[in-house]
Amino acid sequence: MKMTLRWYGSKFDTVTLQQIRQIPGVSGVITTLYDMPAGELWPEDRIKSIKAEVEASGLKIEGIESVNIHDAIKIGNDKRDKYIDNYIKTLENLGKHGIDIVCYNFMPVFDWTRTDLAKVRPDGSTVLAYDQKKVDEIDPQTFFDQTNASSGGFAMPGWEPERLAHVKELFEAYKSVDEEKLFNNLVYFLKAIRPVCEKYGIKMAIHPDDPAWPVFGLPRIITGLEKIQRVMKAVDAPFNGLTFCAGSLGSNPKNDLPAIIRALPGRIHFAHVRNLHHFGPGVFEEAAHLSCDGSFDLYEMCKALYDINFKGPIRPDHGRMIWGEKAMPGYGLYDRALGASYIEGLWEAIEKSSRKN
Ligand code: DNO
Repeated sequence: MKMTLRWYGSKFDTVTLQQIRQIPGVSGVITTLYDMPAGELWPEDRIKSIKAEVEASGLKIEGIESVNIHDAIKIGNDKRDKYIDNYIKTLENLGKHGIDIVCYNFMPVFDWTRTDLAKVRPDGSTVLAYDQKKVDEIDPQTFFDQTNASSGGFAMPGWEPERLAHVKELFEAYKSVDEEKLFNNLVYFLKAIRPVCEKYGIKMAIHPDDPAWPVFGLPRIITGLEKIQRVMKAVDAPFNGLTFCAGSLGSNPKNDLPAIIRALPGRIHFAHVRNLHHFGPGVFEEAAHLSCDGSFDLYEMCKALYDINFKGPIRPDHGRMIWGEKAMPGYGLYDRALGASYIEGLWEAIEKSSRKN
């Protein structure tokens, strides 16, 4: 495996490439052109310049997270071919520069959903957290019809007033999209990008839905092993793979994380390794990476990745905010650096004990 850190680019990230380089064992970053709206073609010169910037710091771009998918593709409307064409050209531009792992998601309207971005823990650290009750209290329709965009003082990230009109339209457009249609639209997209991926050796790594069940009545299709396998079989080629994301799949305690890994050899292209602490159905917070701090067994997770001969990038995922750091929620330096070192320690132990056996 290659240990990496997610980096949003020097304009947006509070963490610098120099800091990332000083984390032992981290050889690369997972990055993106953060200001590029979903659906737009990524210009080659922007790709070249971010690559040069990363390499000048002694690191490597190990993958992109994410090239976002325009909602027209997920909805499957008459504009989808135009956006798929842009996506193909973006992949071509990435492929020409040797970037060969692309993470994306197929979640309607929103990306990941959390109900608290800074829940205070007893030790004073803050974490992202989720409580299904809070989500259930929101009726998106009533929410949108309120002029001051507030719902009992609670608003979801991404529901800022300036985005609201757009979000309302999207909810309308998704009314005709059920799980089956969304699945078929994903397959249509994958078939269309297959030739460019195979030409440049690009591995597409779909990110699971987070949380791993439908929210706000919107369909979700990457929620567990069976559904992931259905997508893998529908376009049965190595380019079509998964981002194994422990936090997303693990939001549903019924998902057996090591078993999911072991069931998908050759199809996991990228891994987000971390922990969650479950308090009850639909209520969890993002713990520190260590097994002892949350509900998952990180040793078993790493062991499963090792056993399937996983060679791709791993990144620690959302960290707690500790030591007074101010950063994008989940994406500070300190706790993710601790997470990276912990995963590296597990990996070294697994590797050495497997060699002896
Ligand atoms: C959250 C991330 C997601 C992920 C996208 C991939 O922190 O795991 O935003 O990057 O879903 O497209």
